[in-house]
Amino acid sequence: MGNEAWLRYQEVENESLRESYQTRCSAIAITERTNILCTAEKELKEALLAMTGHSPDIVAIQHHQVPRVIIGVLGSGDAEIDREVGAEAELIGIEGYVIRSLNGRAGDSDRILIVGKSDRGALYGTFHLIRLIQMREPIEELHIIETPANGLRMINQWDNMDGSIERGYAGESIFYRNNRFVENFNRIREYARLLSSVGINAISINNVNVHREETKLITAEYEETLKKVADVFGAYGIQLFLSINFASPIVIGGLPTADPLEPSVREWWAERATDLYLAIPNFGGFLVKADSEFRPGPFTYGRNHADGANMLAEALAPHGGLVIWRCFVYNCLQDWRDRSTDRAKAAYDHFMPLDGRFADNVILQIKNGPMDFQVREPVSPLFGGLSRTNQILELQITQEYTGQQKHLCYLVPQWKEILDNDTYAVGEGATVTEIAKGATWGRPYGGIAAVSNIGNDACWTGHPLAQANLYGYGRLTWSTSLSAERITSEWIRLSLSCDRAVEEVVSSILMKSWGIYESYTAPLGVGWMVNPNHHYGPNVDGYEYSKWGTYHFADHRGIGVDRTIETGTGYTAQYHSPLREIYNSLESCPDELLLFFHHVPYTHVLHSGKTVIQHIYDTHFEGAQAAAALLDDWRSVRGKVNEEYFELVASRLLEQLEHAKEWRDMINTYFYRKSGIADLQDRLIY
Ligand code: GCV
Repeated sequence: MGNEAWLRYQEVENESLRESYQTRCSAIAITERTNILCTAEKELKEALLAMTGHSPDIVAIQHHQVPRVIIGVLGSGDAEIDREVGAEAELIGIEGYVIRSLNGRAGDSDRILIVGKSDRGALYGTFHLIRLIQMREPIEELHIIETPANGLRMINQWDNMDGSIERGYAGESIFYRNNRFVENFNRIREYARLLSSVGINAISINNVNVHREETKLITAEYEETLKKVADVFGAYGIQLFLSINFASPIVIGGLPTADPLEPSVREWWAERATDLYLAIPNFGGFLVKADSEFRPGPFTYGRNHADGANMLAEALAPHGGLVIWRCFVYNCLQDWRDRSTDRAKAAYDHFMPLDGRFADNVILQIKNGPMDFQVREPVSPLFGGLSRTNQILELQITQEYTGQQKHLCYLVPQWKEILDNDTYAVGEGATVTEIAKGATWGRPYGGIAAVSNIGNDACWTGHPLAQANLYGYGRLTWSTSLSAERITSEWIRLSLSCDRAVEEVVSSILMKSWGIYESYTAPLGVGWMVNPNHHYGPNVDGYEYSKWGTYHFADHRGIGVDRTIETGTGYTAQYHSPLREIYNSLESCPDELLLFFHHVPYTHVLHSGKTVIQHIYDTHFEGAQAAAALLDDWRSVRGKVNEEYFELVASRLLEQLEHAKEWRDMINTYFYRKSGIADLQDRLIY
């Protein structure tokens, strides 16, 4: 139940449709027997068997008698394929594909061509055809040209080798248990299928916080197993990356230092890289969290992030490897009384001076917002700031601050907003989408990475509807122009049902869930009103006097962080005009980010016409009510979806609605007591 996720192959109910799929796909031919094309052949064969009840024949490419699906790579020797795809080959990148129906042409039987410039492209095209059949779409007149928007489409696992997952809400790791790799790779293979089917092409398989055992992943001890894991992902076109410990030369190398400018340290990394690539020729490279939240890094040696990243880049470059260096760097030993230090400013302050000083195979990975995956943040000003450095966007699929997969919070609408954000770096049009993919500055590398939300839970994600976030991430990363509605509709039809009524209800539930979650949690972009450490549940002052730089500064007069140029931390100056002025001015700052940028009295009137305090009361009462309505809506699909699945979702929605009430009451009570201002509607506030 839910374990197949969106690769759920139900038999086609409509007989004539089933027959038409079966006839048109009665055989499969691949142009070469590469691992990836064999995967495509196997995937399509299994999907067709399950959905049509008929197993297609596997035939040679020259076989002309039967209608067939031909999966292949351009230029692999089949003149017909090259001719048919013709000029369209120009329209696809190395991972794109063309799908064409050729109906009884040139005396041959009907064919569906799925052609890429690489076998990966052909595999993605095969999953596209499977999706069409799952959604009961016609396949007679196919003419599809697809190419991914982003070069790097990555998943970051925050899995630890003891089996736990940092910020994981769906069980234990599918990779590790008791400080070893699991023995049975079936679940890993199933995961690779899911990821590949939505176009993911890279994965880092261990937490960016690299502990003692994980530090050893780059040593000979793990080579053999890593190779097996790399092969599982490789068959699905996914490259393997490892998170590394910057202090490895000391921890496992026996060196007295990890100074990136020290020749013996550079040699040590070069040797590690050479060995790794000998074992795993298609290894992707390293993901690095350095000088961040107590992780070691180049600062210890008086060096900067470019020194650190470039040292690793030098080691990986001869093998074509990449260094993905995270920009989540800030002072996590702050004093709340110090109003001049602003965590939001930190990443920009650290990395902007280094723009242009990173090696060609270094990519900076930047979290979407300047703080940390809150339900609402402005976009990081590093997007639009950096212009001479490869950069990718980091999103969080796992719902650390957005309800931990107990609450429903569908994040695709949030990600759309982030991607559509114009940074005004080159006048209009330098959106986060364009910058992240590398287009604005003509960078060789670009893309998106995101922290996964899966574990060994039977339905992968704890909350079954949270699967939509993983699916949506992949689809959006492949095609940033897809609408949230379209992605949602696809996910529902693939994973739940093609029934129109189910689609309508579930789509509306998903599409409003982010707004609902936002409305009953921290107001107006201020963030952080969660319990410390585990980050679940309301605690208005939980992070207020802590060392982490996460404050709302609420007192009896007002609330919010003054980040203006004139009287605040000056953070708004990190944006280009007109964003800088828009955020800096109380008049033009959008309501939803008001408290992120300004400290205002509770009586301040928003653009909506409400005071801040009344907005807090209203959104919290309405939000809790809307959370309750989600369950009512869901109940209307009972009998139309799998009963066990129905019950599991219902139980999560029930938990959410109870917890939303707690949020409502904690927040409203806090602000009523602080401000002494009554609710205009005189509702119950404790
Ligand atoms: C992996 C936040 C999370 C940490 C996470 C960190 C990061 O601080 O709470 O669990 O560590 O971000 O992104 O490195």
